[in-house]
Amino acid sequence: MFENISIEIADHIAVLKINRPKQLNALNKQTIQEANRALNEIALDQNVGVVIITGAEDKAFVAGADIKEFADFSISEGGSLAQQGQELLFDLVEHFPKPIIAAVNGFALGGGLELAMSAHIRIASSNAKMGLPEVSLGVIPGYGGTQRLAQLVGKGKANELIFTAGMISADEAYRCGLVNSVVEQEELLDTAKKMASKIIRNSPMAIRSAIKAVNAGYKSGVNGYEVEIEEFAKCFGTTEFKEGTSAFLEKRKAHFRD
Ligand code: DAK
Repeated sequence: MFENISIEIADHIAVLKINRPKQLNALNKQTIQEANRALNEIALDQNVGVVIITGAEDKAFVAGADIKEFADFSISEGGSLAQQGQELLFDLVEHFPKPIIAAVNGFALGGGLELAMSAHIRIASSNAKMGLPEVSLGVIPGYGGTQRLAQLVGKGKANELIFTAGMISADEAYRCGLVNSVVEQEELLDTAKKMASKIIRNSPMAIRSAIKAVNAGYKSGVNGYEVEIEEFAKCFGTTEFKEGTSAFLEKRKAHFRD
């Protein structure tokens, strides 16, 4: 069904793998479209509570946008594709109603790091290398990188990484807040799955509201505190709130899924 990605679903966790290892999993248009289609299906799948995005094989998460594909774009093609790509994948990931964990298993460069930064949580393998090398190619990050990197690591460090086009190690990425944790490569997927299984025990509706509220704080013109109040209030009308509070009072575990 998909050529450039694969999906495996087990125990309420979907693992979406970018699967172009010969090109170090570089993102071309088709891969972005396939990932968009898969995520839209997963969004509707009640059986899935968390998504893990990773790269095929052990060398790269995603080594950027496919340079061969965008090498001869015009100004208008660049502009429209940046917008389309942002909507199709990067914004979809950031605002996805279920948590998305990026398991960064090697090079995460340019569009690859931008994809990881769109995810709600990042875990890196110790061999991972990250950077936004776009200015070395004569462009700037076009899939939200200038915004999300500064949000995650602060403006000064983001400027340094973007202007130098350099790569940083997983440990440095951890020190500057770009990734949540670093583990050995063999443990990466299991670590992401362990985190996912903790998340899955909790109320999907409350998590969805939390994603909206946290994201609201980073949207210009939106008052994150107001969105938090709205989402907080909505929780009181959910069956999951009733289940969560009843379970506590009855001294049993809450059951939010079948
Ligand atoms: N695109 C296409 N192919 C790539 C690729 C990429 N980003 N990265 C690697 N490959 C391919 C290589 O060409 C090579 O293919 P063959 O030559 O064997 O056919 C194969 O993957 C293995 O790569 P290497 O032989 O280079 O492997 P090394 O271990 O020597 O080096 C490396 C690994 C990750 C350091 C190196 O491959 C590298 O520097 N890759 C490029 C990294 C990079 O600059 N990435 C692009 C960043 S710019 C846009 C919006 C956003 C963007 C663009 C447009 N619009 C909406 C228009 C974003 C741009 C970027 O992401």
